[in-house]
Amino acid sequence: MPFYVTTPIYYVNAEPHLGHAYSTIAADVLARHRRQRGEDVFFLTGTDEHGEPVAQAAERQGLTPQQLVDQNAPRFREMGERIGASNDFFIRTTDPEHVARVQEVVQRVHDNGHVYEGTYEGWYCPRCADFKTESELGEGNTCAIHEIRLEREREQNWFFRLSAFEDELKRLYAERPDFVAPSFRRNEALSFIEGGLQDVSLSRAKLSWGVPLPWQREQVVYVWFDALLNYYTALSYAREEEDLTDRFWPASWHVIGKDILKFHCVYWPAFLLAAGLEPPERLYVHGYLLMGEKKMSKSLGNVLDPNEVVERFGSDALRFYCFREVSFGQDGNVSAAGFETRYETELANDWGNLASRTLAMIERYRGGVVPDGEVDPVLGEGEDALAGIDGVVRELLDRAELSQALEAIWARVRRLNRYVEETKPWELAKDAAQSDRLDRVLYNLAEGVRTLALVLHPYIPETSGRLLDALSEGNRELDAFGARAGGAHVERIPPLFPKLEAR
Ligand code: ME8
Repeated sequence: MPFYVTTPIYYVNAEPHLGHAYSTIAADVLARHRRQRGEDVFFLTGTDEHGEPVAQAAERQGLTPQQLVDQNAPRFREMGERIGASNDFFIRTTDPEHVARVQEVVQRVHDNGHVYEGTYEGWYCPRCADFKTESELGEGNTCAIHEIRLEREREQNWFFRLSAFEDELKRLYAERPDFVAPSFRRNEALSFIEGGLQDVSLSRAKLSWGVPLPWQREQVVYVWFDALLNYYTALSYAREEEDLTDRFWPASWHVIGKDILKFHCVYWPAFLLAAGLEPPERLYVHGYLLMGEKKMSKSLGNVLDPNEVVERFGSDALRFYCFREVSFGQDGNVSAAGFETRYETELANDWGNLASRTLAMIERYRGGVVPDGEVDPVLGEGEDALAGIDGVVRELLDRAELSQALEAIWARVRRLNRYVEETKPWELAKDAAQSDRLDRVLYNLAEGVRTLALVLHPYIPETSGRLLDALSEGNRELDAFGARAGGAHVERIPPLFPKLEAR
């Protein structure tokens, strides 16, 4: 089963921040989970390197645009590595292979009769790279997202006949009710389409930093079409020896933020249809991470640096926090204090302690060998039953419900902690007559921790990997989920999430 997941490609004229890390981690969790299911996964991320803000930033710094992007793109690549992203390729829209492929597709759209020459007049936000309609304007002709005054642009350029795709898009949305998730975002996209579509510029005449339009090389392809096409072009050159397009297109999931919904949920499927290509299977539109009411963004200057967070708390803590603190899909506040609280209460106490206690008790009471035992019926009952958690996680992650799946896992972490308190293995150990009971409790704890570490692996791969190694579980696949007999050797390891004061 092929599974192809993407993140937005990020603008390189700003520093990477937690908002970017968020989308990348979300897509990474999905990619890792599908690999655990034995699927054929391709995970793509990268950088969006053309457009006006890049050209302007380069000029301010006395660099050529190419020098600027060469200087900045590695920061995004490094951010990915630091947060544990397992992407299979990193695309840069200045890659010559991407440029050539964009020209091919744009030419096809032209040859299919969906392009014409016209005059654009209206408001343009260079930061969004978006031609704003009157209804999208903020007060005083400002960009509602970036809070900057907009320029009125007038230029002769080429248009894409978006309006001609209105009916086809409506049909697509009707036939595929889960094309866009969550459903309130689907409704937002659909009402945009139902409100009537206007044609959009396909090229820019005033800019030179971009992909030259094949039939009029003085103009460049409008940066959004250049950027969107990355999802398609990457497959053709990500592997030297193989064109992956047939294997992975259409994409299974595009993970994006709500700021770029219109481009992805409206322009993108229309443009693909115009080129005779299949639209993606699904799009997941997540909300904003906010710091005190405002969207975290470099231009607003209110960013939480993911590098600092990783340095202090570790990449797994950051990955975990993102989907616990804010319900995936919604907007939500993040803060340094919030990190610390989640870290202490959930990672260090709930999970780290459970793992350490389990390993320590097996070592102390059973010489480091998991005893033989049977599944304790109390752990198989109720809403937080341990048995079947893999099925629950699969079902939720099929819908990219990252927070709900993590909450389902956490309910089991809490259940196992209660089990320790209820059974009190340290007291059972004092009484030789309770030896079988102690075997059973330790077996259930070892099994519980092992299976939870497996379903947690996509979220917190580094510490889950260490824990699974300590439990002599070499497998990381969900096939390993089924019950394992006793007999495995376990070893104690340093705390997975050391207390903050001890770090
Ligand atoms: O829009 N909260 O790039 P970009 C959550 N190059 N997610 C956030 C966020 C926040 N505060 N800030 C950013 C672009 N993001 C285009 C995309 S794709 C073909 C081209 C995430 O650098 C979120 O995914 O402005 C958002 O959609 C994306 O970064 C925008 O990144």
